[in-house]
Amino acid sequence: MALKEPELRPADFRKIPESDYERALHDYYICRLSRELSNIIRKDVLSGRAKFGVSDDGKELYQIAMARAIQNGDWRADYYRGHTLLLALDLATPEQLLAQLYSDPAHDAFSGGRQMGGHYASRTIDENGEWIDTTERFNLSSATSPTAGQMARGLGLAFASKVFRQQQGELPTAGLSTNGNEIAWTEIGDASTSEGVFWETMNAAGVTGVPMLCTVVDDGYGISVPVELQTTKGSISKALAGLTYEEDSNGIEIYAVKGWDYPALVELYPRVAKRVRELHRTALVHVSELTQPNGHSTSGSHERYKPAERLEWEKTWDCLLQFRHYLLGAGIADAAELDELDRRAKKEIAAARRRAWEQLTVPRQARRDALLALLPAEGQRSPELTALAKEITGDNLPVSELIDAVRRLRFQSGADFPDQLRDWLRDAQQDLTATVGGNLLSNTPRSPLRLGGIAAAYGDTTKALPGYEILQHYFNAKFAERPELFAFGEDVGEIGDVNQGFAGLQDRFGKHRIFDTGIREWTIVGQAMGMAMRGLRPIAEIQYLDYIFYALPMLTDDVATLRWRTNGMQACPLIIRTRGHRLEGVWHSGSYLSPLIGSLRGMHLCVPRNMVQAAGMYNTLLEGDDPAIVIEVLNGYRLREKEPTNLLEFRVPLGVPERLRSGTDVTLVTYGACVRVCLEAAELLEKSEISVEIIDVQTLLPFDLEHRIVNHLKHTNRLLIVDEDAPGATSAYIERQIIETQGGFQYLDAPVRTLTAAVHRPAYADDGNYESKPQVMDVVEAVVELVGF
Ligand SMILES: Cc1ncc(C[n+]2csc(CCOP(=O)(O)OP(=O)(O)O)c2C)c(N)n1
Repeated sequence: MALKEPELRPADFRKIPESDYERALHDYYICRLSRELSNIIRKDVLSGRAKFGVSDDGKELYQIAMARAIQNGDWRADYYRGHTLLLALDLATPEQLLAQLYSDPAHDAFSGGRQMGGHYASRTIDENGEWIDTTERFNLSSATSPTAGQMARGLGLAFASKVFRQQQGELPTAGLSTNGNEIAWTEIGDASTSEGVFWETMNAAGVTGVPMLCTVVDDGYGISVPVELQTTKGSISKALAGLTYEEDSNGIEIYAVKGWDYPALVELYPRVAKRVRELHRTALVHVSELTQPNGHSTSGSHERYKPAERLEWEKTWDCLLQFRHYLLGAGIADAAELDELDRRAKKEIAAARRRAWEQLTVPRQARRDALLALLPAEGQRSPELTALAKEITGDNLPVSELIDAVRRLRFQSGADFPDQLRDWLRDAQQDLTATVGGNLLSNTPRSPLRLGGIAAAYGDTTKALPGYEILQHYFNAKFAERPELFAFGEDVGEIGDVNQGFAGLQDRFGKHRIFDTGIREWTIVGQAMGMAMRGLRPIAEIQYLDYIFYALPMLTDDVATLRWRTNGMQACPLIIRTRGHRLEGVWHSGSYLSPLIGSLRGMHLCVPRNMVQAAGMYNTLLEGDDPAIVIEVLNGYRLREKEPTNLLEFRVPLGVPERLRSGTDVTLVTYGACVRVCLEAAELLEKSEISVEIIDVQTLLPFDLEHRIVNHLKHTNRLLIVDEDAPGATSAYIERQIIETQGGFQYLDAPVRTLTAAVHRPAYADDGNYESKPQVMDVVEAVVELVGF
């Protein structure tokens, strides 16, 4: 790449006031601390103490400037770097940062040992799931590794400020917002701005006008691929210029600054942040000419792909070297003072490293010793026990190695395996499972799984109404009851969604609560996530299930993992409302649930058979604190149903299937739109004296928590699973649940039968539909076959 000289030389740096000199020296110290930490991270990975390291070297200075502009109540949505800011704001100690690097569950304050280093988070909910006061601190929304994904979450965090400002006086805001003054600070590497979600977010930010301040951290490379191959014109600020705010238009503000220019950075960030905060207008700060003294991460060396000329340039324009030149050149400090700060930083990090290592390894040794103490004295050990003792002599063995050694011993010893080791193994395995796997879903008092069901009640004269009217009644009353509810998506505001569930509600509740968005599924979910992380209860619409795949990265990487990856410190109880099953055509059939089942553990997946069941599920979810998807049945909106008299209160419990018809010959398990197909088939079969039991699973995640289905199977001994996903997709998941998890294999008199959609995508119109999706006669014939087996 062509290297141009930086525009400013140290001598050209603008001056800072003398009253800021002390602060500048403190900034220098923090930068040195951060750099030493980066060096240690690299060293510890290369020496085998840690698995993978990515850090801040070459990117310290802009964070120091950001720290000056951040206020309590603000939020961060960043990527896998950024410890300098934490040190500058005193939000983490170097020990805590290293504890994450070492995967030390007891001391990693950000993810309980679950995330790689560089992925920070701060607590936003307490152990009971109640929001803590986020207005009194800077909040770190949990970072993720898929680059650019954080942008959509950042949009949502910023959007929440807009909502709080607009809804002042109408919303409970204590501890959640101070008049919507909070900025969402997003950070993204220059190469990652090539991702679609970056552009989607910036466009949405320009349209909606939200207080987001996005920093593009430009070091000229995305690992080995230079910016010229990433970004039009090789500059994100130039490429984005069309979004620039102009009088009488919406848009964003764009600023460019060099990453080594300390006075420019510390002047720019507070100025821009003030505008963003006051005007609720997004700004992008393009910080360029950054470097990578240690390369991109510990997985490779940048000498492999950067030309010698670039490597030389990076040495000179390392932001810390330039900062030092500046401090010297401006007469703020002399070399001896700065050397002393360098020495102090080195010492502080070395001491932190010792402590972080000790706090990890001392308990490890104690645990190893406790295990050894369970063995007979040395002379009395069997050869296997002697081998075990030898295997676990290392001082820094993770518990998994101890467990594995003991399991091997158990395998070899058979009946001779000592009881005390059996107990140790059980406890150690339980602990490890909880340490690594706990907090996937809420286990607070507000967990939706703890909420029992409340049956729907019906009056004597209840009239049947079209399903969409029941939803309208439902949302109308629920939105009146709960001011923190918001609904939005494509065509949700003005027309009240394409199937009219929200029809007329914008007029009643206003454009701030029921509103339209652009066609941008990823950021619709991001918007919901950020809102949900800040105490609001968004219902975000994905117009048709087929389009949820545009939002799947957001759901699988961010929403579904949030509680787990923060070990229960953060939550985002959003609801995705969508519609699927049973319409024709490739992209309006809404059939493919298995990608969701596989990728959205950490969410609930509800497949109500009709709109009353959907309302009952919304009731449960809105009482709870987990994120969920509700898939309404597309061809069910015009079907008539009776409206419960307790529409707002009745609850469909999650993970509880419902038997809709009892029968003795075959147990038929299904969900969603197929329920009606199966009920019709059962009527026909009854005429031939074949008795079919029909079970609606109701929720795919969780699945039949009490194992009810197997109890039904005990009486019929034949199982047919019907759905309209691809062969071997959701039906295979259901089969595994019933046969393997619930032990259903022992009650079968015939092989399990699955009846699914065709292997190709659903074709359009009558013949296409008939051939692609299971029909009544397909069910009838499958049951007849099964009964005759
Ligand atoms: C979606 C996604 N694709 C690929 C990767 C692998 N990856 C990790 S870092 C990286 C380069 C990112 O460069 P840039 O955005 O400039 O940030 P930098 O690391 O240079 O600060 C890549 C390709 C990833 N983490 N996420």
